[in-house]
Amino acid sequence: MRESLDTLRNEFLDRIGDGASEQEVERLRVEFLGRKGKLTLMFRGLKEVSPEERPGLGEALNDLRRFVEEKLESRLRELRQREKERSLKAETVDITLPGSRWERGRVHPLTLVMDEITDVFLAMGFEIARGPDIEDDYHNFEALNMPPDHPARDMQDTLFVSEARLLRTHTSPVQIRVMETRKPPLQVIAPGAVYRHDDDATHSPMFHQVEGFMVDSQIAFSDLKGVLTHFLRQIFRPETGVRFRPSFFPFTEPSAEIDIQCLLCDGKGMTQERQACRVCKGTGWLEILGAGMIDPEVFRFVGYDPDRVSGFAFGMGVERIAMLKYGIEDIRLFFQNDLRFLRQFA
Ligand code: 2NM
Repeated sequence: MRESLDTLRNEFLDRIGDGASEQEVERLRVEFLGRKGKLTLMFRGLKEVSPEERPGLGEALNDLRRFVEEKLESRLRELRQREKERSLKAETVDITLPGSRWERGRVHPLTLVMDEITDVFLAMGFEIARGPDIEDDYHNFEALNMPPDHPARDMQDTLFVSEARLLRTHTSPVQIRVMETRKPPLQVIAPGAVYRHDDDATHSPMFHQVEGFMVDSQIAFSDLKGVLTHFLRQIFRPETGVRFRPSFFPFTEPSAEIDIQCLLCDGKGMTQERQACRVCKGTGWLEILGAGMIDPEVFRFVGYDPDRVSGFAFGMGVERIAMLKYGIEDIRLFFQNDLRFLRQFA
């Protein structure tokens, strides 16, 4: 029995080695000290030993058990200490390194231009109205004097979300909703996103408009000219040349398109090298606004008496104005969120 004690001690020392993991230590504890452990069995075997040998062997067995317990305990402490050192080392933070800076954000160029536009109209006493991006046929077309078979409906390629719902192709439905629910006098602008089936360097499927209107008794074309000329000279330059051309819209009569003198060539149509200006294509003019006197049919749709009220309305594309103002050649730059682009606008 004495020999088997030595064998067991050597086996234990062998097994615990110095690479044992916490799980291996636990397994060894069970294997040697557990209910059916090797040492436990030997304690039971003491019964069979002669009374003369029993005290000596018992003491030797106790020594071995204490030895095994202490060895298991010290190995566990060692493993835990090693793990603690490892994780402390891995989690070390060098507090002398500089922190990462939070970059200051900027206002998006479209928001910048949108705010400039709305500020000019707010200063003239206009208010801001908003409406749903998803519209019905009635507010987007019908009430704007565009019946189902009207050719003007092809001019804007509409994006439908269902049989009865579409993405507004302009913000005019907002103005219809304002007139439906309120009475003149009204001076309102409707800024917002609009949607068309269009996608190239100068057309985006989603873009922004600011439309507006003024309705009261006795509003005349001269009011349209005065308000919109003032607007353009505030947005561009105080001395900017402005030109009104006859045009057509289903919802206004008469209608006009409004140009400003080219920002690049100053209206000359030529560069200094006598080349046709690339911005205005040599015409000297840039189209900025559509406008007109609101058609009597539109007034009938919203329940106004066209014999008692009159008004003008107008609309513009925000991206187009921003592109002209900042010399941006591709509309898609506004929506790619490339910081190299966005950072240029203070
Ligand atoms: C334009 C051009 C001309 C317009 C008309 C209306 C409404 F609802 F009052 F009839 N809102 N916007 C209008 C008129 C829009 O955009 C080029």
